[in-house]
Amino acid sequence: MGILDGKKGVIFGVANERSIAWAVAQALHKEGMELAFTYAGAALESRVRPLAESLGVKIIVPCDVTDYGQIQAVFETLQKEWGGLDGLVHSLAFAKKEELKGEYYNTTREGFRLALDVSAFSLVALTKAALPLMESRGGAIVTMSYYGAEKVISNYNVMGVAKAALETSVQYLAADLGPKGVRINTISAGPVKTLAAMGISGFKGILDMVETKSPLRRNVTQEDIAKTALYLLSDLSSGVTGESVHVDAGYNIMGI
Ligand code: NAD
Ligand code: IMJ
Repeated sequence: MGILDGKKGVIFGVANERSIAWAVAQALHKEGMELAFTYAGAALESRVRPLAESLGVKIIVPCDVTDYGQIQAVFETLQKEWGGLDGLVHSLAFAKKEELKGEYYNTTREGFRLALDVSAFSLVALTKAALPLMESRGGAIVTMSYYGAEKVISNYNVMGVAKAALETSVQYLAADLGPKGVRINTISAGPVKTLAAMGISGFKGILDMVETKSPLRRNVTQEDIAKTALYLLSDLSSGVTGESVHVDAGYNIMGI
């Protein structure tokens, strides 16, 4: 008996076994949710397919979120195969590497557009496409943010601005979706060593800082984040929407 028995959910953002989305998928599967996976491009299919298949996933479809046609195709497949949807996990972001260093004022117009498109607008587009499948049966959406939306973090630059847009989008979307019985929330996760953190200069220093200064005196794991995602996607959070839950060992509450 799981708390998500009979529920159906789609996961955006698995790249490999370190991905936050992969830990979320495992937690949802453990509680009985039937899952569909998407992957960002042909190059990722060979990594994502074995992970998905190990959870008995049958629907594994491509979805580059910058391509409206691919978004439409995902939800047409889900409508045809399932006829509805209970959960959506948005765990993806992208900015050009050159934009994630140096001064923020050097952000290019195209770099800004791409980062905001992939990392923030995609949530709006996926929500719109998912809504017809979700509204007749409740449902919940969760996305991943970072503290760089709230405070300046060196090198995070345009991603911080994209995360601010993502978090505020969650509030506006929550107001739209609430009357339709659908909830949407953000997890603001602490730093985790995933593909999205590879090659980020100063990342080790940030991990050390969290371990030293956070109330829990440790870093968070993908599993810590996944457990909060499970809560936000299940009936355990039935009264919660438009919220941002920090899963960061308490780091964000500290002043001096
Ligand atoms: P990850 O690299 O495993 O996941 C990022 C995902 O984004 C990948 O699966 C990638 O394929 C996907 N993606 C990139 N461009 C895409 C596109 N055009 N279309 C569809 N998908 C695309 O890294 P992660 O750390 O698991 O990141 C997941 C989320 O968590 C991101 O939103 C990230 O900003 C957020 N986050 C990460 C950390 C961290 O320290 N790792 C902390 C807080 C928040
Ligand atoms: C990313 C950049 C700079 C500082 C950073 C990060 N810190 C953390 C991250 C301190 C924790 C990871 N993070 C929260 C992200 O959202 C990462 C997003 C990201 C990472 C890359 C790396 C590879 C690339 N493009 C990217 N786009 C987005 O080419």
